[in-house]
Amino acid sequence: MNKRAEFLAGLEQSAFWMPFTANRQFKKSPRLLARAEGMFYWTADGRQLLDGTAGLWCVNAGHCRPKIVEAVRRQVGEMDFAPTFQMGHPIAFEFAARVAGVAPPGFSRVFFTNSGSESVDTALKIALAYHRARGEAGRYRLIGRERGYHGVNFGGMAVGGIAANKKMFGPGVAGVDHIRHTHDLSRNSFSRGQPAHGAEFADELEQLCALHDASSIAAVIVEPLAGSAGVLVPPAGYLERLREICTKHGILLIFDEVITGFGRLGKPFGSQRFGVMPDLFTSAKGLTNGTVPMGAVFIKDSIYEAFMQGPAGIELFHGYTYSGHPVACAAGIGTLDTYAEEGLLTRAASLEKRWEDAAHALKGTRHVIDIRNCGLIAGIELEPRRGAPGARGYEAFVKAFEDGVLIRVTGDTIALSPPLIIEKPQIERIFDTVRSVVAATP
Ligand code: PXG
Repeated sequence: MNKRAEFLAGLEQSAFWMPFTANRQFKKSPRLLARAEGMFYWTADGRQLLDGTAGLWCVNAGHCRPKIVEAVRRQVGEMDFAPTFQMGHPIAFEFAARVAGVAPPGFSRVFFTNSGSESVDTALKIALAYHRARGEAGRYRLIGRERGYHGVNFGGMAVGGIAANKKMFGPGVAGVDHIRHTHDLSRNSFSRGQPAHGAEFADELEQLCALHDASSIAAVIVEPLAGSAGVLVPPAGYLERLREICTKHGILLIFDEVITGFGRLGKPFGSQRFGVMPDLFTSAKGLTNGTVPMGAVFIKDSIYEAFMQGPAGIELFHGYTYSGHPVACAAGIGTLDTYAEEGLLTRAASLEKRWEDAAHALKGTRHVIDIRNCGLIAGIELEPRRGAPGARGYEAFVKAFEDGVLIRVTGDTIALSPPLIIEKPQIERIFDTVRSVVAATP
């Protein structure tokens, strides 16, 4: 047996417990990726795949970009690791300054983590600690939203609103509540960009303020545009209203920008796209173009300053061994250089119309019950097959993979989010493939 055949034969007994994967099913008929460049992956058996999902919403500059690869190579040979607890290395300070430089004005402080999940839990902890630092320890509640995805650690899971991600793990964090999601097919189906109806869904936050007493609420966390739960674009006026209610009651507003950050919506961050500023926001994924795991929380100056007023000593008892990891920082600097040179943090804006038209041209295709889009994101919702929700979406994904296009499905919603270097003909190719695989699905 050659090496590859041996590998495949051993896969069913493999030690790798794969994340968010039907392990038994996958290991019987695996899909293996071996190489990547630009807009493409190549499978282990040599087939080219057009990447319609930027990996997992992270490879915004495309794969294996030379500046990033070179920066990582150089750094790993020079200093592989160094602690950031009570000591430091220049590249972490350099990257913090660089990345704060692309954040909206007023967010000049950055806390480094290693993932989106860690960014979320870090942001929630900073929110709680901030109120305590100001003598408002009574603010302990955290409010999330139905269908929100904030990663898989305890805090993010608790404020998240995806039932399947919670049901195996018991009660989790106390003092959490949720407002309703913004999906409203009856009024908003086939909206282009922000849907017209649903600003009033934000008013549920007022109800929670009345129910729990606003002075017990520390923070509200939402994705500006909900990605994982099926591409839910915020209704016009919705985020503005959330902002207003939070400000009125002294509640911190956290945007989870793990997906919407770094150019996905045509501006560097979702807050800028929608014109609504949070108090803290999270990021990961596009921060390092997915090359080395890293996340970051961006903190409004006044929040950072509140921590710097206390007694001398450690201001925040929080951090990870790998916060500000030198190799991740190098990847981040290479990424920001690539984004800047190619204008990628705003490139989606120039492609958005073409993208939107191509997406909405699928209206009328069999099974398609909604199409949603914003920036370089599209969601195509399929009517679930009777008695088998998710089956149609999964079959479309498998068929598209066979036809040379990588798409992503959650349930019966196809989510598309290509690298921001995509060329126009590749846009057509993605949607043509989606049309044909969806139409062919029974
Ligand atoms: N917040 C948001 C908004 C996310 O989308 C996380 C936090 C967690 O990030 P980490 O790095 O801990 O995974 C995410 C992650 C999908 C999909 O298919 C989305 C994510 C991860 C995996 C799959 O939509 N988002």
